[in-house]
Amino acid sequence: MNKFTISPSLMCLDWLRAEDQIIELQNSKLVDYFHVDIIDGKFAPDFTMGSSIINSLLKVIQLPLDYHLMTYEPNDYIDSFPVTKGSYFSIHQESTRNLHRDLITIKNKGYKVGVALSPGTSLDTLEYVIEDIDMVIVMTVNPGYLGQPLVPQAIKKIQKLKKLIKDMNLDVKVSVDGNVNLKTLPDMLMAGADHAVLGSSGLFREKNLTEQLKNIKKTVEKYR
Ligand code: S6P
Ligand code: MG
Repeated sequence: MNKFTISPSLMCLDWLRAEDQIIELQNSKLVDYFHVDIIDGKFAPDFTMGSSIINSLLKVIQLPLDYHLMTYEPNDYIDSFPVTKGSYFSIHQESTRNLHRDLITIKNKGYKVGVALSPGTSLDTLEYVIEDIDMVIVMTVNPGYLGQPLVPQAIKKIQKLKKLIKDMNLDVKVSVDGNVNLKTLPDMLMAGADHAVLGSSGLFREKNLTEQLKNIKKTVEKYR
């Protein structure tokens, strides 16, 4: 079984304590990536961070990044963001006119490449790209705001995706993003998730981030 990986979502940081929180998460040695949501206010509501904020955060971040572009024509922005070693760059199937072309461009920039699917998007859309990618982000909420409720059908989707990956004998990670917490994680793990984005409900709402990560790890060991 591949390693289960954890990716705290930077948009859920307490921005007034951002540096302290990033350092605490890294020192815990319980996280593997930092998830970076980029939103254009059109493909998904709200705005998150641009390159100046990300470059500032990179002064303390030592782990690879896990970019999640929620913008139309995401490759228009690819050169705005720093490529750090081992990082993922994921784009939405629904956001681009030519998914395959964009995935290859991303790969050629030196990223590991991912496709994100909104809750209403079928797995069939992966048929002709799945062999070219490293990760699928199954959105378990609609793209945009933090703190939304789980879309329950997403659990079936994780299961079906995992089976597809196994049947095709591929090395593609299944990431879950949205309302991932101690209550929802067991079903996601049993369905086949192997990378979790932790946001407000699963991590940043808690006082003690390290303790919460230990609880998440215990849940992973129990249900995976
Ligand atoms: C949502 C975004 C996510 C969130 C995170 C929120 O569009 O892609 O990465 O930051 O999932 O987590 P929570 O627990 O507040 O739903
Ligand atoms: Mg995200």
